[in-house]
Amino acid sequence: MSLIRQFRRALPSALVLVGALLSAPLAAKVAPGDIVAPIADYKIWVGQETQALLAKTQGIVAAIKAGELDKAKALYAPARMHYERIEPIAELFSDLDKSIDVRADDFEKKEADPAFSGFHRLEYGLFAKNSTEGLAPVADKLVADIEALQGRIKSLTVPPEKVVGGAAALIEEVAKTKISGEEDRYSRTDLWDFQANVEGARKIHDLLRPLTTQESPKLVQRIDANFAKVGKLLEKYAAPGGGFVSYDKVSKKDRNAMRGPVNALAEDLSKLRGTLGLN
Ligand SMILES: [Cu+2]
Repeated sequence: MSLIRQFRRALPSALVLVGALLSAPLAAKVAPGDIVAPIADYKIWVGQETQALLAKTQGIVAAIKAGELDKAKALYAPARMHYERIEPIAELFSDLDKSIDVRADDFEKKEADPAFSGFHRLEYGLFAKNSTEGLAPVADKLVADIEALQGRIKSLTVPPEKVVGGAAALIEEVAKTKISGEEDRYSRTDLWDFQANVEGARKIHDLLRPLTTQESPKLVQRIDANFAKVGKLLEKYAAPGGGFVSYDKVSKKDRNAMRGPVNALAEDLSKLRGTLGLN
């Protein structure tokens, strides 16, 4: 075969190849393997948060056992933040989530129910009954549950779609139920929880940022802007000594004003899964 003819024969397939290259998107697609590293980093971070949660909760236990009411109260919200940060993946350990963070509403006898346990049981004793009395066993059980959580996390399979979906679901939950003030009803430390929930979702967005940027730089910009907006809202209520003012000091109108920006953030976060091809 002559060289010319050989060339003519090869030409159509070469054209098909060039055509395929031209029609491919300019940005590289996120390959399933690309998500492994950020998820591994996320798991390490969750481990660190759980470690801090354990240490600070042990501090509450010590204060309760020493009868130091004010100290135990002061440690409540900062300790909880470490738990609220990892809440995007709480459904992966739902049994422990229930004993650590359940609310009185889930029990037939509400606060009087002997099965009522965890942070909110401590909160009820410390802030509503204004006493450390009878709380030592509750506090010990909470520490045991956190230790169990720590062990669980080491071997936990963390599916990327659960992490990414969990960030959006948590922020949606803040807008839907937490803004009403149902979570920390005895201590009124709700804003600490909001801040921690936002930080927990933000961590996930930040770890995935390089991948999301490949797919949709605009979505990254929008999520960043939403986080900044919500952060500014929370900043308004920062307490001079660190932490936040009591949620009692946030008017109903101001609470409702938070809903819009928080919802907008949840909505954009909910687009991450599809954008990253995680179904
Ligand atoms: Cu919670």
